[in-house]
Amino acid sequence: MNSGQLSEKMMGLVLANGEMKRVVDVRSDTVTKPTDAMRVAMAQAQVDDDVLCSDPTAATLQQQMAKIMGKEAALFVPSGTMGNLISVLVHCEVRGSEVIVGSNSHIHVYENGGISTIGHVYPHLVENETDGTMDIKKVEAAIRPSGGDDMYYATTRLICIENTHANSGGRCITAEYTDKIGELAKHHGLKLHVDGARIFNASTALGVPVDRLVQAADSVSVCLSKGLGAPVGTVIVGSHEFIAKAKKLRKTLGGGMRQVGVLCAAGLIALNDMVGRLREDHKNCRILAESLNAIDGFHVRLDAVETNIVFVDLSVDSAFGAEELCEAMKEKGILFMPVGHMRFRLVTHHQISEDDVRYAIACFRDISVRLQTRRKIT
Ligand code: TLP
Repeated sequence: MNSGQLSEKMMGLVLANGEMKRVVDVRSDTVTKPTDAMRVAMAQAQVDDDVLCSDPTAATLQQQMAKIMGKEAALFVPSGTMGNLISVLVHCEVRGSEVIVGSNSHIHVYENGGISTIGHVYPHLVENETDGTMDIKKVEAAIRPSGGDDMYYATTRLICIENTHANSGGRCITAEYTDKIGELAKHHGLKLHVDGARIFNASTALGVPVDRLVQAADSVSVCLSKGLGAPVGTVIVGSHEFIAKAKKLRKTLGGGMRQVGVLCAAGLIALNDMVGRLREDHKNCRILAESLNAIDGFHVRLDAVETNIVFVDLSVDSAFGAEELCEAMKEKGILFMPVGHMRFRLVTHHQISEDDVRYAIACFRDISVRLQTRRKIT
């Protein structure tokens, strides 16, 4: 049994006769395995020591990403979490800094409080609206008065936004909104960081080039290992000065890697071959959203489904919760994430076909009826 089969066995996806169950894994777009082209590129990658700045494949990826994003320079880092952490820490290098960040943002909710625990940066939360934005007036009100002989406030140095906004259901943040936040930041002498883990999904859905979307940003963190399907990696972009500081911090955090071209080779395939097909994921996500919304007891805010993420709410009087549904669906090979007791999330990606989506919908219908009926009998 190889390691892939072993992990599938551990997840209960191998049948008693040793055959594999059909699996539709929509837990996240992070679950994707490298494509054949990525594996070939990884095997053939030209590599050297990247801490010594001599890995040619890392250099190519970084140059390409900087150009595509319209920024001066770029740096490959191991993960989106590290990309955000480094970016916040570079912008907030002076002790006593405060960052304005969304209450429902990935940086605040899912990154272990790293900006505070590691970076000593204080988060000033502004509520995320249902579309993933923060009310600009509330952002402005959150900026601390600085200068003079103030004795009380941490110094606001940075605003962070997220595009697409994952916890709002992968909603797109427009260039116009980002421009306004950028103007506000500039007016107050602050920097703007965009967590662009899924910025190419936003660009695809809005029909706006990525460099335009992040024009107002001082830094952006772009994930290669979400919808673009690379096995590992994020690239942060910004000015030469920002990237020079980021490189030093990456080393401090243990993210300086040696023959990293092996990973960057997959990243180049992600960047060059995978962006154009994101609209398929969005189309499949819409089919999923509309069909799940049509199932009794399932509710989807259809206007919130703009890219590859869909959140489903169960009726308050549902006979089953999200965890129970998730466990029952696992038996059918459908993997997704419960988010709280009555809510779950599905994410489409390049390993999910329209046929997979239709199969998953049929399973959801069967299982929800089975769980309802079982509850009535017992
Ligand atoms: N998001 C993951 C989980 O951590 C929730 C997912 O499955 O969606 N920014 C955003 C907007 C993200 O969604 C994620 C990952 C990250 C940053 C962090 O990326 P990694 O996992 O590479 O550290």
